[in-house]
Amino acid sequence: MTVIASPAPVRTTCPYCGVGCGVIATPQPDGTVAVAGDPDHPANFGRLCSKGSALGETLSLDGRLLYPEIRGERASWDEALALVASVFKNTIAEHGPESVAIYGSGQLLTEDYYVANKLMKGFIGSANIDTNSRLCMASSVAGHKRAFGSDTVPGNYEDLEDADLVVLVGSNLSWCHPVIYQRIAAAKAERPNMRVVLIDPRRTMTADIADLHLGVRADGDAALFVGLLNSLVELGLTNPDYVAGHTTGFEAARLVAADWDISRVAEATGVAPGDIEAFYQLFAATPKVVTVFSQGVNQSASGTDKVNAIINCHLATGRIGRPGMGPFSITGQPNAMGGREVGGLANMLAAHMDFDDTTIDRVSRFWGSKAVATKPGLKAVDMFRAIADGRIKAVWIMATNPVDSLPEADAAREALRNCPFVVVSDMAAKTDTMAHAHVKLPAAGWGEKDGTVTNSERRISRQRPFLPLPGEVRPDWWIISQVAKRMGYSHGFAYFSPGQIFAEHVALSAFENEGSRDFDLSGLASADYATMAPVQWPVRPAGTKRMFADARYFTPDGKARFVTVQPPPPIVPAPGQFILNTGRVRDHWHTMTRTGKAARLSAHIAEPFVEINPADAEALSIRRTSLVRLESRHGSTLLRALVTDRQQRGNVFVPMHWTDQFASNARIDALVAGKVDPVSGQPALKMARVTLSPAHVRIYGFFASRYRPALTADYWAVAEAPGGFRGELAWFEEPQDWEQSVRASFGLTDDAALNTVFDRTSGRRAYVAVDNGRLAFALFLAPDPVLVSRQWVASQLAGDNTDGATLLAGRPGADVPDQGAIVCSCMGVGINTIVEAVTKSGCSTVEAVGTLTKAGTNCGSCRAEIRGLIDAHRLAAAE
Ligand SMILES: Nc1nc2c(c(=O)[nH]1)N[C@H]1C(S)=C(S)[C@@H](COP(=O)(O)OP(=O)(O)OC[C@H]3O[C@@H](n4cnc5c(=O)[nH]c(N)nc54)[C@H](O)[C@@H]3O)O[C@H]1N2
Ligand SMILES: Nc1nc2c(c(=O)[nH]1)N[C@H]1C(S)=C(S)[C@@H](COP(=O)(O)OP(=O)(O)OC[C@H]3O[C@@H](n4cnc5c(=O)[nH]c(N)nc54)[C@H](O)[C@@H]3O)O[C@H]1N2
Ligand code: SF4
Ligand SMILES: [Mo]
Repeated sequence: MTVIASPAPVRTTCPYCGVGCGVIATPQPDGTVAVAGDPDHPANFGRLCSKGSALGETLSLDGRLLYPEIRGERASWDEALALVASVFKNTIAEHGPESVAIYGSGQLLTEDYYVANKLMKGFIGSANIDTNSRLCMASSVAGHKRAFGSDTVPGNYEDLEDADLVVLVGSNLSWCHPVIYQRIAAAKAERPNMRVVLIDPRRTMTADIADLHLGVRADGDAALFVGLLNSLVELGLTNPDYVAGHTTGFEAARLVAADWDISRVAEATGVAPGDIEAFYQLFAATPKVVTVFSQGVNQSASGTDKVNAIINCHLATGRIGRPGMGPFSITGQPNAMGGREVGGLANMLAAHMDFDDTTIDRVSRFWGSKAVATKPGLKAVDMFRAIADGRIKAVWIMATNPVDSLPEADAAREALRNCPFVVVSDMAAKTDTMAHAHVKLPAAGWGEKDGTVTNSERRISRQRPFLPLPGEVRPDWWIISQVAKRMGYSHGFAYFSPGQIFAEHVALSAFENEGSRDFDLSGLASADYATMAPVQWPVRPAGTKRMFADARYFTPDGKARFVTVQPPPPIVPAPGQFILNTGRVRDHWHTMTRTGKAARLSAHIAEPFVEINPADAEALSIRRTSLVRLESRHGSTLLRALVTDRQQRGNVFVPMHWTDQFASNARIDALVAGKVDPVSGQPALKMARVTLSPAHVRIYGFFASRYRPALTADYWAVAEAPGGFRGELAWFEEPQDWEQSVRASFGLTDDAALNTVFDRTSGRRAYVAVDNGRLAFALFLAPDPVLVSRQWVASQLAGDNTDGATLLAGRPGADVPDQGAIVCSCMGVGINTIVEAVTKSGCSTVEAVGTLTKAGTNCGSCRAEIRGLIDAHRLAAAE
């Protein structure tokens, strides 16, 4: 199982989003890895986004867990595996199989996931294995199953390019699936008649390609799509032949929808009737329409209904299973789809089979186990409640960070703190979840691990290793199999390679299938795992581009189901409350264990924030860039105010990324209630209620430092910078002795030189220490949010500037340009440089800015932001 570092280019797949881009990784003689898009991979044809392009910068072993640990002490694999196996075994013997659980992740490879599911459902005999996909894809899965009888994504990426109308619902595609966004943008540039409609309470960067943006109220989607069904009926633009021949349930859905005329939809969604009508007419008049949906749909208490309200409109018009048409649930994680295939969700058994007598018997025979679980297990939110109340006494967490990503995250943390036995398998040594592990297991990460992932269009691609396993790191499949063997299940887990596991997964998918199940890989039975090319399932014998072309569904009668959807009443926060919307930023990935390591990626947004509409900010006396306290019944956070009219009133947005590793108090899920969709069990992560108040800060600070300081501030947020760290600080009370506190925080001895300025009138202070001809740290303090050129100060860490005067001023001298916050992370181009290209050099297109500054010319993820800057500054240019 030793993997040799390969000097030759290796074809693999990006470990971030569900686009599943092909990557060519080439280890370099100096130990770095060059990363490029694979021109032959059908997901990206050579493109990569900012996160994919920076993959090489996240591979250092800094912060990696390299050896197993038991209760904080290094242990051998033998000791660690034996302990996990014996505690699980004893707990099961004493309290039954329901007293243990596995909590997995869409970042496991299919082979890891298959083995984890087999251990829990096949041999331990409980279905208490659930995954972070419960927080992500569960409502789409449930919606697909209700409509199609199976969890099938009908279309593919080409359909998005072929469509004449792309409707994006609750998806910030430009930041979260940038390569798909670019493919749509390129198709639209080629066919200017193509239309894009964006449905999102926020005006995100994705609005850049939208012809129409419907700023719906939170959870307005069900009303919008039920109204669309009604409008299609009224316009006489349904497809009666399709409805009669291939579906059931239309009449009931139509009757409920009949109550939803445009004025009622306008009331429920907060969207102007004219815009709703424009959308309905466009949809009705455009046969080739794809509706893409993501977390604004799934992460809701009405998520499954939203999914079915969307699918209903495609079924009613017969726009499914044909080129350029269909509902398209876009997946989040690299292997969100693979997890669904193996049965990683607690309510699925395996290989797209539910729990019924036939499937339980079939899977028992296939696995050679009499212990196969007979009923669904606990879903993520309930699983952590069961840990909290002691029903679950031993839990194994793999490749996910629930202390940050689950709703009621403080309660999840408390549950782990009190759980008798917590095992965590992760790449990172320090995470907020790892802090509560009794046993820490070092897992192989991207570049080291070997297996398969499935992307949003059902395409299975290989992730291949190109680095040796560092320290005593092991792949997840190996760790799980070793524990299984030690639990006495040797015959089921005699695996020696991921290829062997994949072959078993293929065989199970085909076992007694004969076309009865959508998930069928029979055509891969004799595939060469080493060289396997990307392929879309089902594979029988060849891959399948598009499903339901024959309008045959996986229900008993072969017909699709309309689901009657009753839109929920609009969410009306109590006076003083705001709806808390949460999600992602362009250059960070979830809890930042990997993207947080790349200075280039942190340069885009280096601090957690809350987006607030200007009118709301004013009403609450919240000033721009000041600090804001957000509170709910479940917890509180302290965040930087980002006042912007992209945000609608009554609604605030906070990114989900910042953890206790990067900020003092920014774990946003601590505030989110564990309210779930009744069908899917997916939590409503985008609709919590919070209150806001300005924080009373005495002193704000900003620093850049070669070493990570030991901070005692009331507020801090730290990010990687080239050659060190940068960070934001705030104090509610002024320390008694600034200089001493600065020396202590930055590890400066009493006799080491410290340059200082203090301006008594403004109250501003600056401290600069130089060491060995280089900046060691610079710290700026002020009673108002600090005004220095952050990008410039941070960039001085890597240079040889020792000029106390400019350093203490916190900005370059008059003769040196200050490029401002980084917009284009690939080329390192800042906002001031771009604005100057617009205002001084007259650039009026993204291309012109690119030619002059190089911004936006590599991965293209920042092109929407550049266009925004052009729009905002064009007037100034014309003056
Ligand atoms: N850069 C980056 N990319 C990622 C990830 C990442 O961490 N960073 N994570 C990946 C993963 S796992 C996932 S699941 C995907 C998520 O991809 P997306 O779903 O596109 O991302 P989010 O930012 O979670 O949410 C999308 C949008 O839903 C909107 N929204 C909130 N409430 C509603 C509502 O009621 N109705 C509608 N229509 N919209 C609403 C939000 O304003 C937000 O803009 O991204 C993947 N890609
Ligand atoms: N409020 C709010 N909460 C959310 C969301 C939201 O939009 N809003 N989104 C939800 C969604 S869609 C998702 S997908 C989740 C994501 O949330 P998490 O899954 O908690 O976030 P990650 O940071 O991706 O955690 C992955 C962990 O696995 C580790 N890891 C990476 N590769 C491997 C591997 O090969 N093996 C092992 N063993 N470990 C590995 C990483 O170091 C990291 O610690 O968050 C959910 N929570
Ligand atoms: S779009 Fe970006 S993050 Fe997603 S798979 Fe492609 S390169 Fe990776
Ligand atoms: Mo996700």
